[in-house]
Amino acid sequence: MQFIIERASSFAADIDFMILLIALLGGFWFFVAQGILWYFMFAYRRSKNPKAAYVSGEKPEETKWIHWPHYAVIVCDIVIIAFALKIWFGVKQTLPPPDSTIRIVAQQWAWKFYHPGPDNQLGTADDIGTVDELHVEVNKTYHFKLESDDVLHSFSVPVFRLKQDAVPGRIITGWFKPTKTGQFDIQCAEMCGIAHGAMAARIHIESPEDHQAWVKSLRPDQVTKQNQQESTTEQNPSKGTEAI
Ligand SMILES: [Cu+2]
Repeated sequence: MQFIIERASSFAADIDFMILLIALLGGFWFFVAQGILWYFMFAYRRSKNPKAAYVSGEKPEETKWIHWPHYAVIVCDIVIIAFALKIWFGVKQTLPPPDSTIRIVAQQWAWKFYHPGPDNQLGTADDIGTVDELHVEVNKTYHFKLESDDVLHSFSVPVFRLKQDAVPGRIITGWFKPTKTGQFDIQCAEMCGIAHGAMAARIHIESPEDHQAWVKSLRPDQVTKQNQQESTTEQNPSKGTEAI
């Protein structure tokens, strides 16, 4: 089935399933209720029933028409809640171990992204900072540390089915795992001021080779240093200890 917005994260299908389930169960009862309403409007129209019947709604054969649909709706609610809890737990309560961590800072009106750089450690000298451009590798699990410099914003990646508020004074940790290469939209989903609508960015989901090439193009010196360090450590594992 072709969706209007494609899916590019490990949990996108779960979120779509949840939306579809709610639409189908809610839609079913909506059409049943509307159908009955329109049937009654025509069946008991004034020309056929000039004198209105007095129905107190207290006899069991009358109250059952309230009770049984009510129970059926509650059963649907329980089905929705059960799936919602399972999916919410998997997406928001669980934090799978990361392959890499990025820092995202929202401000009026741009997104600042901090990538860990060649050493894959955030907060070190080789970090790569960008504005309105996030680069990630496909099929890798990312943690993000989301912050805001000023007001409430919301980090939204429609192809991931991900949306997370950025709250000033807090660092909010979340995760995602891209499953498809390409360039997709990032938007701010929280009214944050006059240029809120212009707060758009792009996520570049790259193959490992393309991602490495991007890192190398911005940090050529560190990439070489990192590779040298790795090869020396492999040749002489005790070297690291000696240095300490
Ligand atoms: Cu914003």
